[in-house]
Amino acid sequence: MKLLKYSFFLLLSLVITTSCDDDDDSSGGGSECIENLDGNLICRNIRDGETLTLLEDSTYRIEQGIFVEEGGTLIIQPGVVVEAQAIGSSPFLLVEAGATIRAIGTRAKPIIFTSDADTPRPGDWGGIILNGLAPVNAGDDVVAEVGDARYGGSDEEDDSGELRYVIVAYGGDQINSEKEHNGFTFNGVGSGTELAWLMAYECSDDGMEWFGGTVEGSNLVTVGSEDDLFDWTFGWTGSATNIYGKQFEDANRGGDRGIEADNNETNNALTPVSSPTISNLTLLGNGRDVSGMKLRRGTGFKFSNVVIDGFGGIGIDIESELSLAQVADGDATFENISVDTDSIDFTVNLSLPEGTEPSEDNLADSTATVEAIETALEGSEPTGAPQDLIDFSEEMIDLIDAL
Ligand SMILES: [Ca+2]
Ligand SMILES: [Ca+2]
Ligand SMILES: [Ca+2]
Repeated sequence: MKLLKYSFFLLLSLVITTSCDDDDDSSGGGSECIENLDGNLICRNIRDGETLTLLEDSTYRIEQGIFVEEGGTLIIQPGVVVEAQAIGSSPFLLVEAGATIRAIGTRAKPIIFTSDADTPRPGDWGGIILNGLAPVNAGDDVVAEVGDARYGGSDEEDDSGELRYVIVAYGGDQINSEKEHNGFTFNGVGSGTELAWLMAYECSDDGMEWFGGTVEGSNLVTVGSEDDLFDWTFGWTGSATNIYGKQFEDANRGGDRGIEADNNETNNALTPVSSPTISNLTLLGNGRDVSGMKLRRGTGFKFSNVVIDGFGGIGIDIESELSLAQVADGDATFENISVDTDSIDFTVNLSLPEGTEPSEDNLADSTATVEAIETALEGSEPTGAPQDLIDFSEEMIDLIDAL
């Protein structure tokens, strides 16, 4: 009796619907086909016109890269756990440009993507990659580091769906020296996409990385990452409100910058220029000799209410002529920031080619940047990330540990 119930449960818990009729369908209203029932293993892509729904409180398994293809939809209900086989970079979830994901958990029933290992470790699997059609300054048709999927375009309001209360644990494996997963990777994701209450936990590369795009997110957390807690490049112009990053407590476990921010490494001047608005941010280091924030290669930014604490290196390290010029022009801004570090609070570096003398404009921009950072630090009393977000991260760690 118990076995029967279990079988029935399996049938219910992985349902792919398509709009195309089967030959034997007599209802005329579209058919429903059920596929891939092998212990809840998701073993193929969600194709154009298909919707795959992962049902509430069920556990699924992935052993390979799963693509939500253009025109496909993946719905994930609250309390779903997706266990990835702990074999490194090959299992991941990638949402192609033009595809949709609706992963909407709750605080009591988040959606958790994790490793199937008995003793999980960072980099056990890949991560979640969203690709969209919003502007990217590396071109209109960029190839993602993972999955060779294309992203980038001209649709600022592009909509990839919604991620809410979604956790990625133990992901971020490196594929090769050029290609790395992160916990969450946002490639050219547009502002029609909703991101809220996301957490990257103990991932191998960055917790979250933005490659261009316009997406806005709120209540974003990274706890423990072997590279940066948060990272952006290629012209991200969206925002992050309420954002909390904490390195591994054990410094021997690694961790680079709290935030590593670029516009474009190849050409610092490419547009759209990275210029996200980051508000209510706390970055906590573990004493390693790394920067709280490294802002470089022409990136802009609008930082307000920021707490940087516990990093062994420079608090705010801003580098490159074009980043300094934006601060001097008032396009890149610092407001209400505190820095507590074992090293110096900040450095300002023009990063001119070797042998080049700075111009009067360069020197004026450097002076203006020093003044802007000093003003942001002086007399400031930032509160950083809300306590509720820190509480949320601890609740999620308890849930991950209990799996
Ligand atoms: Ca990365
Ligand atoms: Ca990085
Ligand atoms: Ca980077």
